[in-house]
Amino acid sequence: TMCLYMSLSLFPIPHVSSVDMEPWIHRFQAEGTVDYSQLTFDPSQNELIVGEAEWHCDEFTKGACFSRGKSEEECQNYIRVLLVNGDRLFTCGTNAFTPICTNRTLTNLTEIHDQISGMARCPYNPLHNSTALITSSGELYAATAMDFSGRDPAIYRSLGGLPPLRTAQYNSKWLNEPNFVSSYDIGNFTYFFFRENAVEHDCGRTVFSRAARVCKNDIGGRFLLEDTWTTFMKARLNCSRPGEIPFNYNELQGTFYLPELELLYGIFTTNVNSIAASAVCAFNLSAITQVFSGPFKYQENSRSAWLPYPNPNPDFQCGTIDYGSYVNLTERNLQDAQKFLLMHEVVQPVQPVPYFMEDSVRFSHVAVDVVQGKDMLFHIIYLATDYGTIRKVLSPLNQSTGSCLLDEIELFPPRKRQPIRSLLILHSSSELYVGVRDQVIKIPLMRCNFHKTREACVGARDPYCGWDRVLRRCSTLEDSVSMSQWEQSITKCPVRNVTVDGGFGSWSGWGACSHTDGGSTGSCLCRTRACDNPAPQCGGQSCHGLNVEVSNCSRNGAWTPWTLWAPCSTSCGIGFQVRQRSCSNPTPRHGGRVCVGQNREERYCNEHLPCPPHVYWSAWSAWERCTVPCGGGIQSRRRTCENGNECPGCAQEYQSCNTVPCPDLKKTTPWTPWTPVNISDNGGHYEQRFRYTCKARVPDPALLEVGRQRIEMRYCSSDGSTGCSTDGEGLLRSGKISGHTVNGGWTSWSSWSQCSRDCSRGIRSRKRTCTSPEPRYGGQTCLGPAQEYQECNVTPCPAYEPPPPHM
Ligand SMILES: *[C@@H]1O[C@H](CO)[C@@H](O)[C@H](O)[C@H]1NC(C)=O
Ligand SMILES: *[C@@H]1O[C@H](CO)[C@@H](O)[C@H](O)[C@H]1NC(C)=O
Ligand SMILES: *[C@@H]1O[C@H](CO)[C@@H](O)[C@H](O)[C@H]1NC(C)=O
Ligand SMILES: *[C@@H]1O[C@H](CO)[C@@H](O)[C@H](O)[C@H]1NC(C)=O
Ligand SMILES: *[C@@H]1O[C@H](CO)[C@@H](O)[C@H](O)[C@H]1NC(C)=O
Ligand SMILES: *[C@@H]1O[C@H](CO)[C@@H](O)[C@H](O)[C@H]1NC(C)=O
Ligand SMILES: *[C@@H]1O[C@H](CO)[C@@H](O)[C@H](O)[C@H]1NC(C)=O
Ligand SMILES: *[C@@H]1O[C@H](CO)[C@@H](O)[C@H](O)[C@H]1NC(C)=O
Ligand SMILES: *[C@@H]1O[C@H](CO)[C@@H](O)[C@H](O)[C@H]1NC(C)=O
Ligand SMILES: *[C@@H]1O[C@H](CO)[C@@H](O)[C@H](O)[C@H]1NC(C)=O
Ligand SMILES: CC(=O)N[C@H]1CO[C@H](CO)[C@@H](O)[C@@H]1O
Repeated sequence: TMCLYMSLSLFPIPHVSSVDMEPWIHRFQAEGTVDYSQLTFDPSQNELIVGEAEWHCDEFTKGACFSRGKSEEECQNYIRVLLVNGDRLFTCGTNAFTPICTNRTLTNLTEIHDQISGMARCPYNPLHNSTALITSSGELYAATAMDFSGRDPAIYRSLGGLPPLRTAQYNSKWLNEPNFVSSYDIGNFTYFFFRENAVEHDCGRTVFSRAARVCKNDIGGRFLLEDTWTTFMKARLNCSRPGEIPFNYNELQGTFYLPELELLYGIFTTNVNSIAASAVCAFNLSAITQVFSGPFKYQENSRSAWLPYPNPNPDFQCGTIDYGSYVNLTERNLQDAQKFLLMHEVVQPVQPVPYFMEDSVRFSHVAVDVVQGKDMLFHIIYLATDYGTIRKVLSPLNQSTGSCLLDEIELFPPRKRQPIRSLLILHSSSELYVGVRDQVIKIPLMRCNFHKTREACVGARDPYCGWDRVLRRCSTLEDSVSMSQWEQSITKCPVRNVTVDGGFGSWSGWGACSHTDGGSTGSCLCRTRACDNPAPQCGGQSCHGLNVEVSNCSRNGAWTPWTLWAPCSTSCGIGFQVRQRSCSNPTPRHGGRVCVGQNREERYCNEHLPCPPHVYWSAWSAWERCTVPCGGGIQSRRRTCENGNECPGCAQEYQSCNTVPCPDLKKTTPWTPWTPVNISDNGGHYEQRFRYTCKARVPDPALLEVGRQRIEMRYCSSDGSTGCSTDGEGLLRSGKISGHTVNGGWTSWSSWSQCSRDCSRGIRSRKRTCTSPEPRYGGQTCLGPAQEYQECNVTPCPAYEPPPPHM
């Protein structure tokens, strides 16, 4: 596709110029604002009116306007009627809600001839939509609101030589809250185009577009319809998108009439309260006339239905005017004229499909240029949008083709847009004039030299332009020397130079495809998509992303590296160790080969590390005898280190034993031999002997303390005749005997025995005996223990792991 022909953005372009209006156009100044909302030109000269005048409202009028609650902005003089009538310019302004009209010299606008009331000629409120025209015979036809509040709309004829007439007042069947759009003087009739609330549509408030007409020679009725039109008729204009449920563009916004073709272009929109959409429809005047010859739509009373009613006068003519005497001017029964206003048929456009439709935009003004192309005449439709651009549209070539959007002319930079207030084509200079709030913009209709190449020129499909093969440039037909060297080909719409960023289409289905994997080929699933939805155009971005997706490829497996060797199974002596790997680098998938080889390897280890000899303890011996039979002794047992002497731990173990307290032991010594005591008594002497008794809870009688001394004494006569007789007690008591008692004394301690353990707390002992000296003759025995124990080798044994079983 070619990308050469764009919808031209004409701002800022040299073809658009804002014109200093001084020498160009009427300019009416209202308190510092310049009103360009009405552009007009002299039809006889086909020239835009030039001139300038200031036309303020006076302070008294403004004051009155303020006092009625209107704002400073509203209380200005807004020009609403601007009509050329011979050498006069007839103008009306709202004049602060006190409309007035003036008759001025066309060439000297400050020269005012007459000033008359603007009532019924000009709206009070500058926002009210109105239309007006002056016929060649000087009658002013105005369609406007007639009062301050705007509740009394009328189509009103005044001035000129005919009696003033109006539509019936406050009768919604005549006019129902109309917004007047345009008016034309066509043949014997004056036509009015407007939209109004549809009185015949009884479900909800709907606006319909209308064409209405009156006979220019209507002079009103007598007794009935006095001062009122007797020829007023109106019909609905239909501009809809066909379909099962047609989409209606109900609201007429602007018209353009081509008198030579008797063709009326109308722009229609949806209601302001619904989504924005606009359409262009063209109506043949003969279609309108035909509807006016057809049946009427009639409602007997306000409760009855609207029904078709045959036209009692289908060959209606406007009649002739004879000022001398009364004639039936209209050939219409006045009662019919009062009854029958609305036509039953709807005026259908030339084509059932609107010439041009666009959503999200409201067209406000239309102008049409008829252009001579190479092969035929073309209609170029200029459409003002509600956001201040102008669409240049080529009217459909024939019934079967649509219209083409040729250009969109941007008048303002995006943030400075303002509504367009008037649109005027001036054929004498081939210019389009656009009135906005504070300026008039002039745009040449033909901009052929914009296209620099033949391709661009022809491809623009612009009826104004063709490629001059001799001059080798894009030119208008007038600039070209002859039609034969002027190339133009308008068979279809231009390709707009709109950059289109590419977009991906949908994915294809998955299909098999192959790939190479390390030298060998494998299979995959693949799918593709193309950058064709849409394909990038005119330098638009191509698609970002993958256009092929590959999935589920077969993959051969491969080994991971070996792990490190695991520790040897032995710490000494021959063992083995292991290392491993897995087929997961990568894992085989989707039919790929598995890895070849072992995933585990073993080897011997510690071959040269012999184990030290194996030492071990013998079993424990039985416990030895307890050191004491009772009262807490110790006993030990032993073991021996086999196969060496490095066994860890102790070879001897102790435990306490015979801890039961000993029974009381009693011991009595045998009597000592008698020992003579040197007491002489009758030549005899005394002898003594001793025995000792002691008792204790000791295991060993040797430990017994010495008990009470017992002494016996006997008397032995000197001759030995009587032997020895015992009378010890008495002697002792007499104190005649004295013993040689010896107290016991300890030997010094023996040296400590060997410790019972080498570590982890053993016991050792030492001994002494009470033999130094031994107690004798009732001497005290030794006090304190004969054996002493002490802990030894309290440090814990070094940690020791038993050796593994021999392998
Ligand atoms: C079309 O658009 C591209 C990108 O916007 C632009 O570079 C090129 O000049 C345009 N071509 C024409 C004929 O306007
Ligand atoms: C225009 O008319 C005004 C008022 O009649 C007059 O003063 C002025 O001289 C006229 N200007 C020209 C250029 O004739
Ligand atoms: C305006 O001037 C024209 C030409 O002189 C005259 O026919 C017409 O009656 C005047 N209109 C008014 C409203 O005075
Ligand atoms: C006059 O017509 C314009 C354009 O359709 C519209 O926006 C405006 O509301 C109308 N004025 C009144 C008073 O209805
Ligand atoms: C308008 O209607 C007349 C009569 O039907 C026809 O001859 C003429 O071609 C039509 N014009 C257009 C522009 O369709
Ligand atoms: C205007 O009306 C007269 C008289 O009725 C008639 O002869 C004439 O043809 C009409 N003109 C047009 C254009 O219809
Ligand atoms: C004029 O109209 C009246 C009433 O409708 C009728 O009686 C009379 O015949 C008509 N005159 C002509 C010349 O048609
Ligand atoms: C209006 O025109 C559309 C499209 O041509 C058509 O479908 C519809 O019936 C027409 N409506 C009326 C009321 O004639
Ligand atoms: C409409 O115009 C196109 C292009 O010029 C042409 O191909 C087609 O035959 C025309 N159709 C009719 C019905 O005239
Ligand atoms: C890829 O393989 C997986 C598992 O086998 C399967 O679920 C998936 O559908 C496959 N993909 C395609 C595109 O066939
Ligand atoms: C041991 C002692 O004193 N013996 C004396 C006892 O008495 C006679 C005579 O009286 C002495 O001769 C002993 O010597």
